[in-house]
Amino acid sequence: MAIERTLSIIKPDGLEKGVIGKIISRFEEKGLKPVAIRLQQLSQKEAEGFYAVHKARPFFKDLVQFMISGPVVLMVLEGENAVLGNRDIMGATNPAQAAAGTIRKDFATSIDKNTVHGSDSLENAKNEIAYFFRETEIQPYPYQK
Ligand code: IDP
Ligand code: MG
Repeated sequence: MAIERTLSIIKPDGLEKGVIGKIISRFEEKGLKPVAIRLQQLSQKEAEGFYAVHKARPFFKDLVQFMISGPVVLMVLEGENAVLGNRDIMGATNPAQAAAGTIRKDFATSIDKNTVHGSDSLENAKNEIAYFFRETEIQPYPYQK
C-alpha cells in the first residue's frame, strides 16, 4: 500500500453536534493524519462547484443548501491507503446502513445529514484537495510511517 492523501469534510451537522474532536480522533487512531485543516463557511457557488458531479440528482439543491447551512471543517488526511481507509472509517452514505463503529453510524442522523464527506477515488481526491487547498497549505508530518 502507498501513502495517499484524501479530502475529508466535517459537514455542518458535525459542527452543530460538537463532534469535530471525536471525528478527528477516529482518523488519528487509524493512522490518518490531518496535514491541512481549515474551518470555512462555504458559499453557494463553492458548494455547487464541489458537488457538480451530482448536479442532475434530485437531492442536489438540498445537498448544497445543507452544506452552506453552517461552517464546515475541510481537511486533507494523509496515510497508508488513505482514500479507501477514510471511506471505511466514515461508513455507508446512509447512516441506517452504516457498519457499527463508523462515524456515520455513531454521529449521523440521516442520508442528508451524514456528518462527513470523503473522496471516493485517488483521482477525485487529488481534484477535491486542489479545489480547497493550495499545496503550500498542506504540511506533511516528518514522522509519517
Ligand atoms: P458519499 O458522500 O457517501 O460519497 P454520494 O453518493 O457521493 O455519497 O452523495 C453525496 C452526498 O449527497 C451524500 O453524502 C449525501 O449527503 C447526499 N445524498 C446522496 N444520496 C442521497 C439521497 O438519496 N437523498 C438525499 N441525499 C443524498
Ligand atoms: Mg461521494
